[in-house]
Amino acid sequence: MNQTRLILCGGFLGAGKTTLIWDVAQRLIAQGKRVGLITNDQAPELVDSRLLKQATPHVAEVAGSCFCCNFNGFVEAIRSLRKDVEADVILAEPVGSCADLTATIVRPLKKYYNTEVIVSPLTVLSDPTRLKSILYGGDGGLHEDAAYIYRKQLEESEVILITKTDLLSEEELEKLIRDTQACFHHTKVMAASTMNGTGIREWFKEVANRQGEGKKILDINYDKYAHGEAVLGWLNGTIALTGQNAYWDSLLKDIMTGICRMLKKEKLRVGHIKVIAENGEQYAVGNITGDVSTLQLRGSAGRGDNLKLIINARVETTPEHLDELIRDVLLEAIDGQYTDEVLAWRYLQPGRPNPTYRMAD
Ligand SMILES: Nc1nc2c(ncn2[C@@H]2O[C@H](COP(=O)(O)OP(=O)(O)O)[C@@H](O)[C@H]2O)c(=O)[nH]1
Ligand SMILES: [Mg+2]
Repeated sequence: MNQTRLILCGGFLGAGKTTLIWDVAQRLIAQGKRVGLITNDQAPELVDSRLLKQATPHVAEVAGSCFCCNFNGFVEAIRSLRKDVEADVILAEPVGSCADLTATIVRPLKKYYNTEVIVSPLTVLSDPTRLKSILYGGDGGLHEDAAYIYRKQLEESEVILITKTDLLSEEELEKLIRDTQACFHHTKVMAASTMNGTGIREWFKEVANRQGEGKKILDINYDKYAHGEAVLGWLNGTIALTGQNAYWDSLLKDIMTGICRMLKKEKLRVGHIKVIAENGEQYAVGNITGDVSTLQLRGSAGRGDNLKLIINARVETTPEHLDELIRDVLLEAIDGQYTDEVLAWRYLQPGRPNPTYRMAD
């Protein structure tokens, strides 16, 4: 079969990677293209995989390790999508706290797998609020070592895609593009919004017709990188809830506002917290990608007797504390109104990145 076009959509937690991939997948499928998607996380039970499966069933998950540390798992995922779907295009989302992708992913793919994939220029998505802070000397609302990862991601990108442009005025956006370009001279800076659809077609045209050069090898301190990842506690949980003709959107709202109250009280910095409430085909999603003002609720899980709730939280605290805090919020929201069964529950601190390959010469 022909080579598959592989588009890596990197960028920090909450930047908008999954939403963009979902949007682009829908557009490509409507044009009759065969599309495969790959998600990635340090643990199974991913909200992103559930969400993307709403766009296409062809979603492969590399869980338990990032693409770079489980390069063979990543290649297996690519191969399975080529075999099962004969994918023309694969869109892949690496873990949001992952960096050094050129040396650990792009180069090994170009060297060993170029008969199977054409790798597009590495795109790094960037949330405008965090980006502004980082550009002008701030910490992006992150621990300094997590902010270090953020900067390194931007530094190695071949395309920076500023996301969520619907949140900015025209003048603000123009200035942000100008200032980003001034900081990263050798990178193409683009901007898009999945909310209003602007910029997506232009970005896709840019990356789908070029090959990544794989030349920007980072000078990166792995101790700082490892610490930047380790400051975040990681929790993935799945719970089945039962009620009587319950209004699930109101429960999701209670959970998300409970999480916001807890974050304020504990003064915790957030990488990303996302919760999906699934009632058969109907679903609603809650997201927090920074301070509590970033809370977004989308979709509707409607009414029903059964709900599946998946929670993915990456918050700057120990995983044990995160576990306690999330449990408390859930208990308060559920408060004897529903019966619950925990189907999966994992909390962890990401280990030191140890890439399968690092081709830096
Ligand atoms: N306003 C706005 N919000 C967006 C846009 N794209 C994504 N988001 C929101 O940003 C949050 C994080 O998005 P997600 O795709 O999960 O980010 P990821 O962690 O990078 O995969 C969600 O609440 C999305 O609804 C956008 O273009 N505009
Ligand atoms: Mg995602």
